[in-house]
Amino acid sequence: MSSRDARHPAWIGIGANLGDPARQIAAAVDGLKHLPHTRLAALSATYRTAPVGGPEQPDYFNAVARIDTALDPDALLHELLALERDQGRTRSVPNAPRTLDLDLLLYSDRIISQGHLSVPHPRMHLRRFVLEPLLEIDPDCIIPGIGAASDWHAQTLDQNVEKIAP
Ligand code: PH2
Ligand code: MG
Ligand code: MG
Repeated sequence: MSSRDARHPAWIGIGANLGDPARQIAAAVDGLKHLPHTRLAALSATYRTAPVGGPEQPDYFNAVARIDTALDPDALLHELLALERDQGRTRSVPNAPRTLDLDLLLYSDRIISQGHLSVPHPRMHLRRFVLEPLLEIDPDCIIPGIGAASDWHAQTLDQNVEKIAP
């Protein structure tokens, strides 16, 4: 394997609260499986979660996937945005309801801040809808520069999340 093919773990947050969220999450996972130079390594259950921020809107379905990928963070973000668009995502106000949201949460142990790309995702440690599925697949996860995901999770228990599907 040449260094160009080196694979890195990356964690993707998946969310949907318009249309048929369960179906859209399944389609998104299928999309992740088919990304170039990428393998799906782990997938959490799906959770029904109370919306955090934004206007009044339906509950979300959320999940987290871990992939192994040879795409660099920028190329990966580009692919995630393309999957969102393919599934009918439009953008209005921040935190507006959406058919599909794919967030690059973590990329290996890297800390990246360049324009549109912030890794770790800057709010992930405050959101139970991210931390709970993340800890399900990686209980010892450390968020680079932030700390143990499990410590932050303990502070989010006032946010409603419910596991709905394996
Ligand atoms: N995404 C947001 C804002 N609020 N709330 C829940 N429960 N789940 C989400 O995925 C979510 C949210 C912005 O991306
Ligand atoms: Mg998001
Ligand atoms: Mg997003």
